Amino acid sequence: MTPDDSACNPDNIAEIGDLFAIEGEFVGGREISSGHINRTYCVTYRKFDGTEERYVLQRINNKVFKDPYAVMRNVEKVTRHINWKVLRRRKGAPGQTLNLYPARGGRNYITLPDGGLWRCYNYIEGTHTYDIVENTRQAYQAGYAFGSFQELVSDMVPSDLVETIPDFHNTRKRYDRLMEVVLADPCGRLDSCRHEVALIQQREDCVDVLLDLQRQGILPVRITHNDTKINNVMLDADTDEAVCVIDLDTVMPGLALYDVGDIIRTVTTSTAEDEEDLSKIRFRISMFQSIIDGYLDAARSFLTRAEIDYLAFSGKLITLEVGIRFLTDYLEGDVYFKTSKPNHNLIRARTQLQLVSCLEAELNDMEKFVRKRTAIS
Ligand code: GN1
Ligand code: MG
Repeated sequence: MTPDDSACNPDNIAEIGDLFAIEGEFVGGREISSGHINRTYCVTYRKFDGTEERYVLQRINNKVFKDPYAVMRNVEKVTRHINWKVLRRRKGAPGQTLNLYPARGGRNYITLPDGGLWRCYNYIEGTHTYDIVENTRQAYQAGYAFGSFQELVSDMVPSDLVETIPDFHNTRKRYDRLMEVVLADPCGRLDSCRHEVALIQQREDCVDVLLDLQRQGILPVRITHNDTKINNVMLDADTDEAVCVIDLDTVMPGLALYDVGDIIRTVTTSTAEDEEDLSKIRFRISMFQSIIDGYLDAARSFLTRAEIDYLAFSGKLITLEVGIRFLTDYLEGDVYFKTSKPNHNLIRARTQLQLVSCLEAELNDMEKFVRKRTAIS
């Protein structure tokens, strides 16, 4: 089940691959199903010298990204900038970065007759991703990877990038939208989630905290990733060191804290995002501590004191935000996130809300840890 099922299936994936400047013959392809938005395939080509190379073909979900051409312009700028910066820094060592392949027609994407927009990236070899982090070393690397990413894009010109999804992390607007959908109840699902709506309403005061600080000029707007879930970090398959971050469709101006919040949401939890047994959901403070250590090691040079003061809170806020978004989509009839079972969005929302209450219980200890790590000596 997916809200974006129109005309893309593995049968024609070879034809799509052949529209890009890829050397050799198509060998095979498989879908990568971990993302909730785009359709993604890993394809293998045999080059003329007999060796094989892998690529990622992706169809941009144009219901979610209303202007997919703007997404492509952003991604092109960001990948080129990162490529340049990594090459300059490593002085020739071939660091792996995400890069777009040219397509027929002179662009870096193709548009199919059904309106689908496809692009092709290099596959980041020798790496893997996690949905649930296993140890604090991986948690450190996740924090470090996104802190480094923020540093890498820090010298891009913010006005060069389009806001690909306006108000993406505007937590007030996300909250208000949920309340509108609750009132309208377009699919008659409200009775099955009144408890979850109430849990969110009890936390309404959180949604304005960072927005108010931004309005007052206390929190700076930076270029940020905006989709920092753990499976968007590629870690070295042998050493678990961060190699690069992927999923650049929402790289745009935002608050650094939104990135940190989503790392905290996806790394500190002990279960999958859609765990149905709420008693299994635990917040792991050791993971939080390692995220903060990794993130600060990469980002301390540019963070302001106000940003540091809200690091712990950002985890609770973004977990609440994602819970709000899943519940909104459930009430609207599953039109945004891909789902693979009945009530999937409701299940995901419940998991997020359980994690919010775990985060609340530990907020003091989390803040204490951040203060200790950042005390001015
Ligand atoms: C979506 O595509 P994916 O799975 O990386 C979503 C994120 C949510 C996430 C929840 C463009 O990310 O904002 O946090 O699902 N991306 C978009 O798992 O809405
Ligand atoms: Mg994404």
